[in-house]
Amino acid sequence: MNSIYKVYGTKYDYNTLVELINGYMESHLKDSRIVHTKGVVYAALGLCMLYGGDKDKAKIAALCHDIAKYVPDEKANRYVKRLGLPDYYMNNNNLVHSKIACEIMKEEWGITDEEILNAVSYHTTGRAGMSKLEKIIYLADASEPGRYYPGVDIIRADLEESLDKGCISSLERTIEYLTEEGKFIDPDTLRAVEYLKNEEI
Ligand code: DGI
Ligand code: FE
Ligand code: FE
Repeated sequence: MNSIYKVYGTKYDYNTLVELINGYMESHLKDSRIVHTKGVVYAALGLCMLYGGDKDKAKIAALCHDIAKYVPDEKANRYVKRLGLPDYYMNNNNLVHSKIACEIMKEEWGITDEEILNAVSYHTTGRAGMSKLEKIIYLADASEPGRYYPGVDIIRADLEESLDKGCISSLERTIEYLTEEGKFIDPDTLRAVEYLKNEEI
């Protein structure tokens, strides 16, 4: 998009918004996280082409998805309290960075678009009844070209068959991994897979 019009509730046009987010990333993220983010933009745009998603929204969501990745626990915990989030988000920025990113998007740029905010908010866990954009960002994060972990190739193959197949594959792998590690599983992750499997029947 190349326009003079303000977008997504902000006082900025699209190109200015992208520049501002890039600037924020430069000062708040490590280089490796910026490389990952670029990979997520690339993967998300590819999924939009394959499945007919909104590329402009996908790019903003992808750029913003990990902007809160390095918020220290003390500050993250203040967000947890202020937002009234469940206790399992305390001292767990692995989970809560997605929620904090939405707050930063609102505070810094005035983004109000619910589709974009939800895609960022659920990029780590997924949830029951995900929108197309939520699935695209969830899968782009899990499968961008720089991601290497056991099973990533299965997820890449599955997401080419359908968004739902890709999501089930990635959610199940996460549940398996977290179970093996003895880690807490976010109820949204469990509900997301249950919902998609019931829909499949
Ligand atoms: O931020 P990224 O590293 O790009 O990826 P992410 O936001 O998908 O996941 C961040 C971390 O959170 C990753 O190490 C896996 C972990 N995670 C995902 N779902 C859950 C989870 N951790 C817990 N404890 N519970 C979950 O349900
Ligand atoms: Fe993340
Ligand atoms: Fe990420």
